[in-house]
Amino acid sequence: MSQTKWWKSAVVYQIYPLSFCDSNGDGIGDLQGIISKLDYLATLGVDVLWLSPVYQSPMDDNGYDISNYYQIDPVFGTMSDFQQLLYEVHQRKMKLIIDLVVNHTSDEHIWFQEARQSKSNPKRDYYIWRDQPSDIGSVFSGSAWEFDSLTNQYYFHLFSKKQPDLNWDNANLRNEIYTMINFWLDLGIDGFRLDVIDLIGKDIDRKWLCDGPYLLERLNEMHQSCFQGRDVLTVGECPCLSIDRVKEVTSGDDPLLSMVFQFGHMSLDEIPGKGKWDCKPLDLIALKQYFNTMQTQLHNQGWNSLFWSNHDQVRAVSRFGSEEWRYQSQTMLSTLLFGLEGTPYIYQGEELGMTGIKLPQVAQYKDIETLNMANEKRALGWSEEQILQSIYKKGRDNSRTPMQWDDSYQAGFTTGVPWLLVNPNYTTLNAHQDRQSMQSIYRYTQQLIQIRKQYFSLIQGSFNLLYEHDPELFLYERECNSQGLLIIANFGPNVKEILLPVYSKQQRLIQNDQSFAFSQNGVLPPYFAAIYLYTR
Ligand code: TEU
Ligand code: CA
Repeated sequence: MSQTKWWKSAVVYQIYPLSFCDSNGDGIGDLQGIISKLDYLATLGVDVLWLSPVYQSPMDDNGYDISNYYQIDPVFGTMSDFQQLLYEVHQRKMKLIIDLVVNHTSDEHIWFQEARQSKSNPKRDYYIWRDQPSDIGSVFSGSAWEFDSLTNQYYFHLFSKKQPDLNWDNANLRNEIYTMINFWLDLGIDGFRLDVIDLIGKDIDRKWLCDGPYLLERLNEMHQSCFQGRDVLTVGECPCLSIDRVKEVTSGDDPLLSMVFQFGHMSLDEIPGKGKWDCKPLDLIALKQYFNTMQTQLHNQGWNSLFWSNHDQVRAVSRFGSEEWRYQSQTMLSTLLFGLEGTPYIYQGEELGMTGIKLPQVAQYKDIETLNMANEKRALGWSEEQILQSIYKKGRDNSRTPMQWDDSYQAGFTTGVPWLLVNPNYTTLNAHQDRQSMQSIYRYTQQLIQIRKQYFSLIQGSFNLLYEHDPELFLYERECNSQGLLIIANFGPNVKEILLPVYSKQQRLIQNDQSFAFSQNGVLPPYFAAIYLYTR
């Protein structure tokens, strides 16, 4: 095995700054708020913090529409707040990575403001213009083309019309991006999460968007211009790379990207071909197959990220577990994830088992994707009730509600009016209460993180799936140099009888229900999870 990189044994915590902690009562989370909670994060034991975008932005897509890459948006604070945050993170021996959004900018970015002025403007070619639109659709509903009457051409936007796509064919544009990336690296940050980075290789005329023909050459150029020789973590959000491509991008001693986010497990509850809003129940066997493929194929040949949730996905416990069995099912999910090969990510609030939200009216939601979807479905004749049901299942605001710190006013998130409603369950579900409780998800997560650091088999061990065809059990072994670990999960509310493997010795490392004792004829409680160290 090649020299182990620090980010392979790291645990990352994702902060969604708008909803983490508000320091000045304007209802919006900010950098000083984050600074005030760093001890909470350091005590949890995470190594890296990833911040969703805090750049200057009109917030059409909550900061993923950047109007100035060199400025912090005033709602979050100032550049000196950012530098203070970086310093304080490093003081606590943690690292800080930030979001890099370079598939598109905001339409309020100066480049686009200039580009739209005339066809001969020097910035015109930084974006993608055509006389006629094609039939490519936007991820956020409708066409990906928007007519601009100033010059009588259409510009291309895969996301909202306030997020025009950058033209990566243009060498000047690419160089401006690399200069910007180096500016932040020189400031001392520890890496980037690269938003929809696989889209920069696209060829829209051939309608080849994902994993496009130019991806490798562009990642190569970016790597040479920015990352090479720097010991940073780069994680590419790549919704649709093939496994072979993941290997090409993430293997070797100096990979193009440290790791990627893959989304195969995020679409298993969608009806194939119908998009994210038409759902079906999760098939555990398919989920296991997905992980099995990833784990065995990438072993020694690439590196993946591990996650159940993020700011685009609904809350893990509400989606894959059960709100009634919150402690059990959240700890079960975390145990499964931390047992796998790859770098685990915790999305803010997951360490408390925070849940999704069900608001009574569509208008109470804020996310542009959700609101556009609602308009589109109304036009197709869906009832408000049907639309709400889809939002409850898949809407991105489910995971964007404010962090629940305690049971005081607005869950301790703000002293003002929060930009998005606080989940009413904050009175009993909050960080303060969780840590007082005998069944603390935060403490369980702390323990998992420590186990992760202690047992190298979790980082580099082989993967052996057991009970492949059982629809409720998820068990696997990880093994390296005769250090064996058995990860056990009962992925459902039923008590399960099970024949456990026979080892010469086994020792419990962690378990979410103390009533269970290891024996060959085991009975697993609902949503049971455990990790055992064994000797064959
Ligand atoms: O998301 C990219 C992405 O793959 C989207 O399709 C995402 O899954 C979306 O939620 C569809 O349901 C990234 C960011 O994470 C997201 O917040 C941004 O809105 C998007 O890029 C555009 O920057
Ligand atoms: Ca604020």
